[in-house]
Amino acid sequence: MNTQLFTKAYSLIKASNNILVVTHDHPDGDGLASACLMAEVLELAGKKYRLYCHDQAGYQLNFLPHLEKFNTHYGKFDFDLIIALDCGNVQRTKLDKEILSRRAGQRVLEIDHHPKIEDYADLEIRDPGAAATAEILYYFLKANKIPLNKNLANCVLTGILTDTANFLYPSTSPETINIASEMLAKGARLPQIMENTWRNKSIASMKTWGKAMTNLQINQKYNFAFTILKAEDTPAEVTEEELEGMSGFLSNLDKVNGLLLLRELPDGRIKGSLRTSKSNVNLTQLAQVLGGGGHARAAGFTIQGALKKTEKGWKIV
Ligand SMILES: [Mn+2]
Repeated sequence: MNTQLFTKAYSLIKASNNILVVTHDHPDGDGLASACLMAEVLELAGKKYRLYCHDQAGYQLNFLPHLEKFNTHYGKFDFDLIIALDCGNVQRTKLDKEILSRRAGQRVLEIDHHPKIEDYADLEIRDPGAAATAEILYYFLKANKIPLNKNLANCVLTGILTDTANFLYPSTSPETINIASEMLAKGARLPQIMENTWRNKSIASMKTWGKAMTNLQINQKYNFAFTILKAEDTPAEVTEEELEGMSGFLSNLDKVNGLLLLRELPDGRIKGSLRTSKSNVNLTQLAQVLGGGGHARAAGFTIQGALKKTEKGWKIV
């Protein structure tokens, strides 16, 4: 990637005094790790900042550096820079009002690896070929000669491992593996990352995974697998983090073009996750038609409704 963009981004950061760092709602490992990495950069640069996410981060607080500083509101913090990380589109920041009607003097820096949807930032760094936003941030660190400490290494590796489902997804490139290897050499703690992101399943969440597998069916017409989870299949104590990677795991199913997982959320909406391992299938457009977005091989959407079983199969009502 163009190193000039990275040095420009760092200049913008250094020229700002009050920085609001945001990642997307229902945060995942890459979003949180990217924001924690930026927090570490801002600490090292001696900047005042806040970490904001619309939804609570569910990981154990000692897992990523600065994770305990996340807040679901930013109070009266008078920011002059918003850094949006891994957000996909401006709505997912849940700061769209603040961003779209920002005052003169308030800037927005966006760093993301989702396909481009709209222009909203003063400076945008986007690489849809990157396996994770944390992977782009690795190049940001390198370009600006910020020495990789253990905290930074842990964040980069966490973002890469969670967004590739431990190198399972085709977004994994030779560079991805090289970076991961360098992070281990710099002191990233692989066992601790695995404990927190993968070996973190309660028995209740395992049973939810089991339900999703039990309900698997194949649509013969499109050779597309699908499965559903009713709201009652996900007990309240099961966290989003425990369900992370489920659709990726289900897409290990052999000989299908892809997989759709529909999950009823407690608030009356349905979350759809689309996955494929086929290089000739592009799921981004399908997700966009349904109001969502994402990558070619992993995309998603959220719609209003409930799942109802009919004689012909499952229906959204
Ligand atoms: Mn990501």
